[in-house]
Amino acid sequence: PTPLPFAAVDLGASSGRVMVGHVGPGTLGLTEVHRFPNTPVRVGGTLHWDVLALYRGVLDGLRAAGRATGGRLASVGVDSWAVDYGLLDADGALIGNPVHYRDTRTEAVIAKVAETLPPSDLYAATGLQYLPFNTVYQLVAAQGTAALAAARGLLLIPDLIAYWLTGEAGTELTNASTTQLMDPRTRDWARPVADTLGIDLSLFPPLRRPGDPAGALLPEVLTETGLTGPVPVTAVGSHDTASAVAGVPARGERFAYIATGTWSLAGLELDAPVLTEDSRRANFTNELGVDGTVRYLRNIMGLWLLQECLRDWEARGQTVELGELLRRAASCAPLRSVVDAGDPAFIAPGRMPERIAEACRGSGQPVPRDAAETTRCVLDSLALAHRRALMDAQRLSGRAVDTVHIVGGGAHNELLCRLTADACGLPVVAGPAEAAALGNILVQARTAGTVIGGLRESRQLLCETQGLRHHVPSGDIRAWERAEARLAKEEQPCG
Ligand code: ADP
Ligand code: LRH
Repeated sequence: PTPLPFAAVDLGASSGRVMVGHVGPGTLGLTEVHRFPNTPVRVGGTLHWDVLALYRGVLDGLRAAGRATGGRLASVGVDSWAVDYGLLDADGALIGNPVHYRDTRTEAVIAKVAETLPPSDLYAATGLQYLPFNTVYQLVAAQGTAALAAARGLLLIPDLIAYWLTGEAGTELTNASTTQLMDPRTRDWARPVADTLGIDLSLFPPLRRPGDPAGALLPEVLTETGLTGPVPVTAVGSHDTASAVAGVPARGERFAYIATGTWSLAGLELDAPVLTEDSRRANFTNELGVDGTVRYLRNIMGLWLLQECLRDWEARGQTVELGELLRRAASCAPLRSVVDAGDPAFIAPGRMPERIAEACRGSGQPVPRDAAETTRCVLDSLALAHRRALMDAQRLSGRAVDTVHIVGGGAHNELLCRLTADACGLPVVAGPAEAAALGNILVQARTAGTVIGGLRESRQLLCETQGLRHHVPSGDIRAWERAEARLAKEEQPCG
């Protein structure tokens, strides 16, 4: 049979993209039809997402998808970054611009939440790692605001985009699991947590699971994009990391993944959550994945550190080209200085080269002297954080791995992949860079009956069709152990 065309809308923190995947038996071809920047806007002292600009990018992308497929799509799926949301009024209109998770407004309520609900109880109920921007903190910070008082609905970002495309509201499960308002054992709302914190769960529309139907493109969207209806929209792993993990080309079960883009999400795919106190102290999260899986992982700052350095250098008039910078970084002395790439102190934007230099100075290490050395410091630090996360994940879950998969934009970064293989002492399989779009499309293709089976069969198809690069560990693992000792400080969960 002729392969069917599916469109993935994948909104990352650094860029949004619309990809078309042609899927058939033994076939999975992916084409990027549109990519657009995702540039936050600070206004009135608050950092926002420019959500209408993103929606315009989605419409432009669907129009481009239509041009690439003769106007016909078998289905569309939407995924994006986690935790953030838009509020809807009684007419279903968006109230204000969604706030960016890097905004600092939650700082004021972290201690208050911990007093109301001890961190160990919150973890036992939700299994979510402490991150200051978890939706739970955002909603407590919003208490008492006119916007929340007027709200009659709350949609997480991919659900908001899907609502605008279809007119139908739902809360997709994998992304709902990043709110810290879900119980990973029941895969349903953690009602006692919401009640204790005064959060109204009725704002969330009913839950949907990846693979569920989620409406069809509205007539106005068809007109705007030139697509021929009906075009169904399918719920996918709407958390981009859930789709990225579904897009990992793993053979068998003994694998770890690192989804590296703006963030590095490093961990394991499990059948059940790990809710122990040790796990909480190590700041591991139990996010929900497709097909009843648990994504047991730690958030690491990721290439955000490098993106922010580049933004800073460019603002100072320095021209820095990423490829050239990475080539120079590859020739720098290894592990000269490392920073804790898990430290939430790096979450906020601004002054990144200076903050990295301060962290090196503060821990008695040499300060990077130029852009290449700063880049090497970032990549060594990320590889070290990848190593720590994967060793901790294995210890805490009792699951051993023999292969590390790197997916996401960072899979293009050969130096990062090589350093990660060296630091972990494990072979690294790099690619696909667009795993989130592929995971998104594979879930749609399963609903359409184009791919038969579950994650195993989808991954088999990825192995057969995607170009992958292999990195064998080399070098001295003791150098990484010594660098780790330099950063011996324990992970610092809240409380
Ligand atoms: P997000 O989904 O969070 O927006 P991506 O997965 O698109 O992020 O990854 C973006 C990052 O990938 C960039 O910041 C960059 O560091 C890295 N990247 C993308 N393309 C390349 C490339 N050709 N070479 C090296 N790094 C790359
Ligand atoms: C990656 C990601 C990650 C979340 C963060 C907010 O894009 O979704 O999984 O923790 O953004």
